[in-house]
Amino acid sequence: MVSKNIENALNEQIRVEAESSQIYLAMACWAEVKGLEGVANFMYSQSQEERDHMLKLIKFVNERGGHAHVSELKAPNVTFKSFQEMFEKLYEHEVYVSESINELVHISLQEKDYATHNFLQWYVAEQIEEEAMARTILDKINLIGNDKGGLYLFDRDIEQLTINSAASTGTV
Ligand code: OFO
Repeated sequence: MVSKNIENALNEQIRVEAESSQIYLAMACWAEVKGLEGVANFMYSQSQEERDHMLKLIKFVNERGGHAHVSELKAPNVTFKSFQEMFEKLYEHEVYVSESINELVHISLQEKDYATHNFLQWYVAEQIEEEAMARTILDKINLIGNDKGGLYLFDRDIEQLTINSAASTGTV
């Protein structure tokens, strides 16, 4: 059974994951209309992953005797000055999500809710990976800058990253 406090904190995280999914969906759309198909596919798959993170939380809250809430979401940015800016936002957002997960872990320890604490370890590990991936991509795009040829190759590379990460999470 989750306490009211934990239930509210988990519901807040459900909202964060749902917003993450929308943020990456908007990035996918922008990349698609700009003609970078590899980047668009990467963002569509990130968006799907965030939705899965949200669903995992929803199931947990409901199974533990709470009530998962589906709430109103903040509208995401739909345009960007450059791909560099877009990937900066992606990295910043992942850092924000990690902080939010850390806060949840902290609350679960305060409440001595070890079941929730154990459940959250999956998110802690996931955030380490996602932050590292976002950082690697950002480093690459910073090197490329506005070079069209570099961007073309980057688009091809990121497509491969999407396929590999989908294979490792078992979604293909
Ligand atoms: Fe990448 O954010 Fe979910 O957990």
